Amino acid sequence: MAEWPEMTDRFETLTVHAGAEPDTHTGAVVPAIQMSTTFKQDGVGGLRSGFEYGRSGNPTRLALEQAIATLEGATHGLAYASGLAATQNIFYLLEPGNRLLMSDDVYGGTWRLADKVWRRYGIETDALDLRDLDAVAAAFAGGHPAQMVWVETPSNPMLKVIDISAVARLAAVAGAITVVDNTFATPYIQRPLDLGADLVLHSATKYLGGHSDVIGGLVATRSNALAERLRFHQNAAGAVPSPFDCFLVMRGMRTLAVRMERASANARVLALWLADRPEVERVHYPGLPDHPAAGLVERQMRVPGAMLSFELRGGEEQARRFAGATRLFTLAESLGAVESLIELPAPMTHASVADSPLAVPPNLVRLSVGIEAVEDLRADLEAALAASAS
Ligand code: P1T
Repeated sequence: MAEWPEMTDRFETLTVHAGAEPDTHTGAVVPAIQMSTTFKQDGVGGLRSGFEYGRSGNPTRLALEQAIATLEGATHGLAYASGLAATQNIFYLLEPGNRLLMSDDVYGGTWRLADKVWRRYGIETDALDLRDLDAVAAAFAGGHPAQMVWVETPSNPMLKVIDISAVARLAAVAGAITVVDNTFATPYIQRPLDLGADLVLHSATKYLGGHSDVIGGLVATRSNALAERLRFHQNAAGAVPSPFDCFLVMRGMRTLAVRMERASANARVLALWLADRPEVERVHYPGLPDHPAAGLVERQMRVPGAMLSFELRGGEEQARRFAGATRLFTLAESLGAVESLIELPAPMTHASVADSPLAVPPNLVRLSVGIEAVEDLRADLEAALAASAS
């Protein structure tokens, strides 16, 4: 990977400038979308710019890879065609007979890939409550110790918060790799590599892209050895993003700090309001004083984020009526964009984990809170609660 200048500025400044050095030839302040699939060689194997073939590397993709490395405090960044393509690439680090420990609350597709695909190739995945550090220590110490631990924090959709430093310390002692899916938090809120994780992963489809208009995945690391193996598989397996998709993710990343600040402030207001409503049984939000990990949230996260979920007393039927009754919150899968979204995890994003240890309550509603005026969002939820009451 090419060298790039060390960035010492504050995070908000980095989000605007990372990966976006003005072009030395044209002065363009926005990285060009380089569509060429191949690059002229000066004699066989003589690469002018380090680029050879578009699957192996592309200038627009490199700018994005540099940008995520900068924001995560890494030395290597890798871009993929989706969050799950990035997840798949990390799983390639495992060997048949290895064991993977996974949070017992993760995106349904992550569990499906491990449990339904990789299990067939001899990788055993166990779901574990990674908040229980004694259980984590035991899983690394037993007769069949794990080689990798998969931390998703805050988790999708129950907003569990896991102590990254503590898990990474236990994994390091056992020689295991700690992976943190940082999709819900983003590097604006927490930087897992600073806390001892080996790899950080993103569905760039979410907050990094930020506008519901691009599917992408990213990985960042400080380990030369892991980066080398990941880059080999990135090219060998080929699930790379298009240059245009890389451009869109970078365009979104420029405003990450302001979007996260605003969306998180909105979510806090809505979580507090929902927690007081008689129709609501329980709210899951890391910013509530009664969140089970409130102290850890203070230490580990800059702000509590913009994802929340809650359980309705009226059960699954009320949850379905409620999700169909909002006006501003659009009923749709995905999260992390400027517009607010609502979904029911059990029949939607987590349908693939029904009948597994990761099954979620049927009356659970998940909100991805956007950057609209919070008074309008609250009024929308209030009207939907009234409409769903009967
Ligand atoms: O959709 P894709 O870009 O492949 O990313 C997968 C993924 C990985 N990690 C987390 C924490 C995720 O939430 C996701 C995708 N999640 C949804 C589509 C969703 O609505 O929860």
